[in-house]
Amino acid sequence: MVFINGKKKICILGLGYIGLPTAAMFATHGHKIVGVDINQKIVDALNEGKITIYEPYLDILVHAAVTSGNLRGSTQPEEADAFIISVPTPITEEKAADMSYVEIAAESIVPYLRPGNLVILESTSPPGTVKNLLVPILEKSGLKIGTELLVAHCPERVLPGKILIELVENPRIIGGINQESAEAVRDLYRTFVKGEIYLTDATTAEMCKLMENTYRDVNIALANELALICENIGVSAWEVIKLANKHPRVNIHQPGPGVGGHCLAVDPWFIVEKVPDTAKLIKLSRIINDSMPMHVFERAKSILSAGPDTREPGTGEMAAHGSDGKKKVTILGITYKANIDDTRESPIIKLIELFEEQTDYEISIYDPHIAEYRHLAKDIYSAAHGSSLLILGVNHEAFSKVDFELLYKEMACPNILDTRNFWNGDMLSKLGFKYHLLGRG
Ligand code: SAJ
Repeated sequence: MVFINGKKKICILGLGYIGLPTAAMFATHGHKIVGVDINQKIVDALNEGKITIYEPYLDILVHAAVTSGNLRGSTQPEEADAFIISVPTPITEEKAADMSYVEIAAESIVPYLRPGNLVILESTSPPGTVKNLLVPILEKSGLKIGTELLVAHCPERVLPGKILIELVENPRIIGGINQESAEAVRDLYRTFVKGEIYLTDATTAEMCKLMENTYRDVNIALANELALICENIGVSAWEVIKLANKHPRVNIHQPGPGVGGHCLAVDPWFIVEKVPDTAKLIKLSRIINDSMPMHVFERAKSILSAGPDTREPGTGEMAAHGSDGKKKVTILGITYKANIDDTRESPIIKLIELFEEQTDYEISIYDPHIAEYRHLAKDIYSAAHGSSLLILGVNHEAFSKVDFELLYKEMACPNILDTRNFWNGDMLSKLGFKYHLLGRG
């Protein structure tokens, strides 16, 4: 028996940033979805039509899906037509893929597998995972893989912040363990995917997914290296990039305080792990991007040691040291990129930890997308009160509407270090700030 078209019951394992939107999307297109997660709180929230993460419009879609009766949560898998595994694949301290969640999820569905079922791995995985890890587990069902049980890798490609649009519009790659598997998965995803769907084998699909994020990581490393070079030779990397990108075949990426998120900062290591002696550029790029928080920290230290302890005469006085003699540093934005609530692998968290390791600094933080974190202030101005340096870590839209005159009054020393080229340096300098820009010497 093979997988046939029509409305299906689908069991989706892992209700995170990918599993939950995918579940809601299938459910609002008529399929019956059981969303499975080991976290009871996520399951309970889902059954009330609520979500525990932020992604634009996801709350509305999930609420609609649950209210329609097509989506419900459970901590246990059950019999279904298709199973989608979208659990995390974290990285270990040794920079190796931790595949334990995929293994546990795959083992958990074995008792429920029936002839004609489809098993899809969405989680980003090292090359060879479907063939060498997933298939051997699924074989325990006693079903013949490729005929009775169809298996494929269908990597997600959506950009956090634009997940719902990209789930529908992005082209997708589906890698089957055979052609029949790939075609069955294509037919299922076609229910809501409007982008082109390309079929290939499972290991090629795994490698494609990893290379997409590696391509971006390597290009960002090049931009970050350029930023360090420009700081050295006294020009602006931002100006160099803007002008160089006028060339029709050049697209230099943006430098910044480092690369975060669960994708770019992790996936290249899955390639390095497999072929450490060959993946030299990929590894070096990871090292360069991981070094950026330390670079920002060093620049911050040198700004703090060079600057005066109080403002220029006549512009107001405020103690630049707390009663304990510590200099206050304010950090705006702690998520791994703009306009999201995700702090996974955030370079700004690493920057905060570098400050915390020293006894000379007091840290204050503000991020409109984060409700709880240590040193968190209630707004920009209270975060900046008495501060000797403000570091703009994330270019959240909310930071485009700052009352800079008030900010100036709150700060003990009006030093700004912009790591994203987000603010207008000329305007800030006119207001009396000392504006420092990452990537400009
Ligand atoms: N960043 C830079 N400079 C840039 C672009 C990004 O420093 O020019 C930094 C960001 O600030 C952030 C990190 O890189 O810290 C990653 O951000 P991102 O927007 O590049 O990507 P992610 O991790 O949010 O999502 C990526 C996407 N992959 C690609 O664009 C190739 C997305 O399509 C994938 O689905 C996602 O990874 C994933 O889940 O793998």
